[in-house]
Order: sequence, then C-alpha cells, then structure tokens
Amino acid sequence: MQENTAQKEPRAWWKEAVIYQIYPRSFMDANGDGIGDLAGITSRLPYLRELGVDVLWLSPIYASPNDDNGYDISDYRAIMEDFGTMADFDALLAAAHRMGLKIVMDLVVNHTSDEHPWFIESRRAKESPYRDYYIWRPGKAGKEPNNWESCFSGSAWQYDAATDEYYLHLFSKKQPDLNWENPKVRDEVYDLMKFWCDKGIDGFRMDVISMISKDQRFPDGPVKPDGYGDFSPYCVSGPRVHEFLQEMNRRVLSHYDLLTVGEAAGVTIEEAKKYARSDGKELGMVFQFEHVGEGNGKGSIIEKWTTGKPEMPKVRAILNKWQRELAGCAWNSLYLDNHDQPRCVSMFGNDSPKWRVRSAKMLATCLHMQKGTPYIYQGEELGMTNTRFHSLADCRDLEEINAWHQYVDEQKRVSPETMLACFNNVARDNARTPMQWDASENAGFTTGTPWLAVNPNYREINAAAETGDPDSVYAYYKKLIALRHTHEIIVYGTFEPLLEDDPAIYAYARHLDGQTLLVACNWTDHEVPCTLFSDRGEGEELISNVKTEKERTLAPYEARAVLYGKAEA
Ligand code: TEU
Ligand code: CA
Repeated sequence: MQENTAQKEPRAWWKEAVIYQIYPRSFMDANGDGIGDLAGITSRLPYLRELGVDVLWLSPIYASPNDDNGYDISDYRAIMEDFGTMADFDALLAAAHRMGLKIVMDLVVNHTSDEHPWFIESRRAKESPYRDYYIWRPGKAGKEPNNWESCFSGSAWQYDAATDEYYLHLFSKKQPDLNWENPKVRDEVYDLMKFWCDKGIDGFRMDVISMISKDQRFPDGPVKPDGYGDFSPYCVSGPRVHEFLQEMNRRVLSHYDLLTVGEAAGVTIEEAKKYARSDGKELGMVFQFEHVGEGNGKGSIIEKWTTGKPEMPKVRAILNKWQRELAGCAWNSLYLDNHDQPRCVSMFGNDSPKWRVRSAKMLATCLHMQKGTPYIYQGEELGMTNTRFHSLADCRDLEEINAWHQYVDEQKRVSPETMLACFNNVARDNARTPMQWDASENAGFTTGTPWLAVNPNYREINAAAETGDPDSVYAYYKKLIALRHTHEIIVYGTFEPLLEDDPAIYAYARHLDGQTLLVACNWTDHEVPCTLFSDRGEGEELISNVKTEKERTLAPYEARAVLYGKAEA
C-alpha cells in the first residue's frame, strides 16, 4: 500500500463541507396545503443543525407554473407562491446563517418557463427585441428543424403558429432553451445571480450547465432506439461552454466566496477537469452521472427505463476512475441520489426490512470516506426507500407521464406492467415522496393532503424514531459527518483504490501526513473473507456498522473505517 505525497491540496470551505439537498415541495409543509414551503424549512433548521450538515442546497424556489416542479422559472427574482414570499426567504436565510448553516440556490438558466416575460415577448413577433433570447428555427409544421429528442420525450422542437417557426426545448415544451450566444441573455443571467449573491446566499448549484452552449449548425443527432436523434454530441459541453463559464466567473463568481457545483449530465473526465479546474477560473465542482447511469450495470429497456440494479464492480470502477483522474487537478462531488434519482438504499443497497439499515450505513460509509464534497439528499439520512406506484395515476412527474404516453400508449414498445416496474425502480417520484418526520398522519409532513402520497413505510422509517436511536441510520450519518469535520485525512487525504477485482468488497485507502485510513465495504448480503485490517495490525476504528467484527471476514453489508499511524506534525 503506497504512501503518495501528492502536492498539498488547496484548502477551501466547500471542500470541507457536507451538503444537504432540500426538495422544498416535499420537505415540510407549514400551512397545511399539502405542499412543502419555506416556513416549513425554517421550522426544521434545528434538525439539520443537529444532524451536523454545513450547507443547504435548495432545489428551485422561484416563481414557476411548476410544469417541472420549479425547474421552469417565470420570474428569477420572486419566490414561488406555493413556497411563500421573499420575506419568508429572507427569514430562512437569516435563521440559517444564525445557526451556522449556509444556503446554496439552484440556478436554472439553460432554459426558462414559457410563461417568463422574456419568452412571452420572444414568441410575440420575429422582430421582437427578445426574439434572440431563445433558439428559433424555421421549419414546416410536422417537419422539425432536426431529429433531436427532448429529455422528456417527443421532439425537442415546438412549432409556434404565431410566427410559423419552431423553438428549441431540450426539456419540456414549457421549458424553452435560452440562447446563450446572445450577450444580452448572459448579462441578464449575471445580473440575477448578483441579485441573489447580494442577498447573502452562499453558492449555486447550476442546472444542466453543461448544455448551455449548442453547436450552431443544429445537425441531426445519431438515431436512438426510440427513433429520435440524440442531441448530446451537439449540446453537451458545447463549443463555447467554457468561454461562457469563465465569463460568468469573471463577472460574478470571483466577486463572492461561493460554493459552485455544475450539474453536468454527459460530462467526461477531460471536460470535468475544465469545468472544475483547480485554478478556480470556472466552477468548484461538477455532478457527473456515470455511476448512476445505465453503464453501472442497471442496463436499459428503453432510455433510462430499466428494472435492473447496479453491479458493485461497475460502480466501483467508475467512482475509482473519477477519484484517480481528477486527483490534483479538479475536485469531486460525492452523491448516490438526488431529486432525479431513485432512493440509494433501494437502488444500490438492499431495502428489505432485514438489511435496509445496515446497507444504508454501508453505502454512506463507502461514499463519505472518498475524496470530494459529499451530498446528502433529504431522507437519505433516515434510510428512506423507494415507494410503490400501482398505476400511472400515482405519478406526478412529467418525465414519467410523458414516457408512459410515448413508450406504452403511442409506440407500444413497453407493456404497462413493465413500465410500472421501471417506475418502481428508477422513477424520479421515488425521491419526491414527502419527508418522513414522525409516525403521525402523513408522516408529520402536512396537516393537509400531500401533493404526492407519503411512502406507507413512514411509521417505521421517520426522523422522530431515529433521532432518539443511537443505532439508527440518522445516528450513523451524524457520526460520519462529525468524522469529516474532525479528520482532515477524510477531506484532503489522497485516494488509493484497493481490491479492485474483489466481487463483493469495495475497499480503498486514504493517505495524509503519514497516516492511513483503510475503508472496506461489503456490498453483498453474505459474509466474505477480508484480511485487509488483520494484515494491517493495530489501528483506531473510526466507524463501523456492525458491532461484533470478525478479524478475517466482513459480515453482510459490513463497512469499517480504521485509522493507522500518527499524524506527522
Ligand atoms: O436534470 C437534468 C438531468 O440530467 C435530468 O433530466 C436527468 O437526466 C433525468 O432527470 C434523469 O432522470 C436537471 C434537474 O435536476 C431536473 O430536475 C430537471 O428536470 C432538469 O434539469 C430540467 O431543468
Ligand atoms: Ca405549504
């Protein structure tokens, strides 16, 4: 096991932080209308401080007609009516800062809502001064400008009779893409960012930021199994994306001390080294999607839809590649789920009553001991699981509803049973069921009727039960977060992959100032041989999810982290 003394990693507060993602619609409802809101978040700040997280990332809270639950913004300087008022936001920000919690906003500027005044003006007339704020192209009705498919099914082009042209929407047709080629658009974006920075926020999570620059030839894309064209070769990490982000950095980011993370679907290692370059000229880090994509072993029936599960060796190979390749030149983000992914214990772990708690702790250990900034998605710290959809009527997310209509109704390429099974495995609504606060009605989330049904297992899985239980998933996350705050090796230690051929164990070492932290996690439900710790001799066990360890084996879903050596002064 080698000790590599990589050059000193530049220090930064956001590298040492643990981030907690809040999906406001499903976090806490303070006024009984069944929809989470800002006052609800404020009321739960003591819970978050107690958990020990440092930063709260709020999914979008801006004015929105909610075609895509806030990721379709109609006014960037106003709060969504469902969530409250700007005064509620100011109160939340002030209370969070008083408790030492930072607030990161979701910046959604690849597209706006079609109800944003800019778009209403843009579609009014070809001569409109706002026409070039969006991407319009000529085309005959039924003959789109090219074959690109939207991420939410169907063509990525919407015909607009008013001016007999098509506009581009890589997501829903109520999310027209902004034209970043237009310097006025970029000015608008930098001004609204300054508006929030001057209010005192602490950072931005940037939505699909890897898609803001498009190849201006707009050529057809490679044809996918569902017959549409793939826009990725012409929209992901496009020709001017780094020029735009360096300009954003010069004009806004460099004037504040912010956490910045770019959601970069489809980003490669080489591109990530530019987005998150360590000289700070663009962003602090990116979210890459390889380890949650079909290449992780879960496969695909059509597009993202699958009933398959990831295979640890494939997940390990992907994460180790990102650890290895970004070392010394860019900083990693660490996550297993968010508001677009199924619950991690259901997807990567084992959510059966027998193994849910232990496998949730194992996954948390495996992720949080790696090098990078960890993100916890609301409820992950409780070991919340996927829910059960019995029919399309149980779903709310347009991605699911549109996919059903395209693949079940129109193309008849997937049976209703199979599509429902795919939904129960990977649908986004699994992540969006209300937060489970206690065992009272609707899990203490609301006194009204929740906008999306609460997961029926809330009586067993809820914060009230876990905050009082030292063996709970909550208590384990709290300990993991505390360890990151007290052990620099977990933050800045170099990463050394181990046992990369082992079919069951994901193991690695971290090294810093003469100390070594050894981490080994059994991703299977059976006992496996492991001599990593016994070979290494006496060490200080920092954390383990199994009380009675055996020297030379790891129990089902067992995870251990042991520190060796004394830190050199
Ligand atoms: O997601 C972009 C993105 O990558 C997702 O569409 C993802 O591919 C898909 O949802 C996986 O199922 C961002 C936001 O996180 C998402 O909630 C929005 O719907 C989307 O952008 C459009 O703003
Ligand atoms: Ca509410």
